[in-house]
Amino acid sequence: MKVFISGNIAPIALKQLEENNISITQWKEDRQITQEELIEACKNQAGLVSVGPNKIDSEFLNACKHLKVIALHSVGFDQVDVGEAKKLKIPIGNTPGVLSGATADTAFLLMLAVSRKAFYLHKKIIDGKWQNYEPTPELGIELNGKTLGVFGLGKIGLEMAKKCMAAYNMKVVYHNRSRNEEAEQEIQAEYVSFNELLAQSDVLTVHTALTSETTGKFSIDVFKKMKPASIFINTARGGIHNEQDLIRALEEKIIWGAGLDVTNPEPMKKNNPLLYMENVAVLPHIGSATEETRAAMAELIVENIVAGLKGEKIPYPVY
Ligand code: 8YV
Repeated sequence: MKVFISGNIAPIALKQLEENNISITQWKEDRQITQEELIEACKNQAGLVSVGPNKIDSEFLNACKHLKVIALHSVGFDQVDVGEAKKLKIPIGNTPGVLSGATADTAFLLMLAVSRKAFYLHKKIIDGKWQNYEPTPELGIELNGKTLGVFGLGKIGLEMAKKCMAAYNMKVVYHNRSRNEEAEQEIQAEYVSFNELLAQSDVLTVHTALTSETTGKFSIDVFKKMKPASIFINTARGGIHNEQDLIRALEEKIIWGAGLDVTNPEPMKKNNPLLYMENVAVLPHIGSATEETRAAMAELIVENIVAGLKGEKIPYPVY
């Protein structure tokens, strides 16, 4: 059986696929594979490991109806036309659970970096602007005892909440489409309306999927309902915040700061004003990018591929 892998994945996956007598073709170029190249590459394959932002849309799925399984190298599946995949009966699997800790770490890192202007000050040294000791240069704000608002309290949001409670004794409020009673019991998180989430959060962290409901959700009207001293963190998908509105909210001091691991578009252009603001930290979508987590994701991918190629039910389906 043959499988195409559209980017780099942990070597353990390659080893395990080979041990299962699966022959691999892998996209090795530095640039992202185009849609046309992906369709062409999948022509004689039985499975696909989709790495990065390839669109598994209706055009792709109809051109590649022969695929027995598609394994995503991500937990998010906003790039997939799930309805079409269902119609064509192509099993699609993702990597839930294993990347929650690493992604929450990234959110935590951004929160702390923003609160102390770390990325900006680091750049200041590189630029030769650390002249002498000043007691009141760019002052940060503290997180201890503050309120964390989680938009999308699922596995990743829960990990972020636990870290913030343990490190800073933060109070946790959250807003979801439906209540997460298990999490409420586990960490005493308080369910609030979306407007209350905006009003109460000192740090508002986004951990929801990108859907038609959440696209552009954080617009200027929403930022205006947040506290002027608040920090906005997004490690989910860049499409959830309106970037121009976020820039305006920061420039006009409607909110205090922002930390982003996801942008829209990705990659972010190097002249983006967000990169030059004191109270902003941006990372290039590294949420789950640790040795351990990428290896764990690889194992789930292998399980999905092996089951799918055998015509069995895949263990981590997105539908
Ligand atoms: C992926 C992610 O690693 O899991 C997700 O949804 O955003 C990342 O962890 C990334 O999409 C690359 O495949």
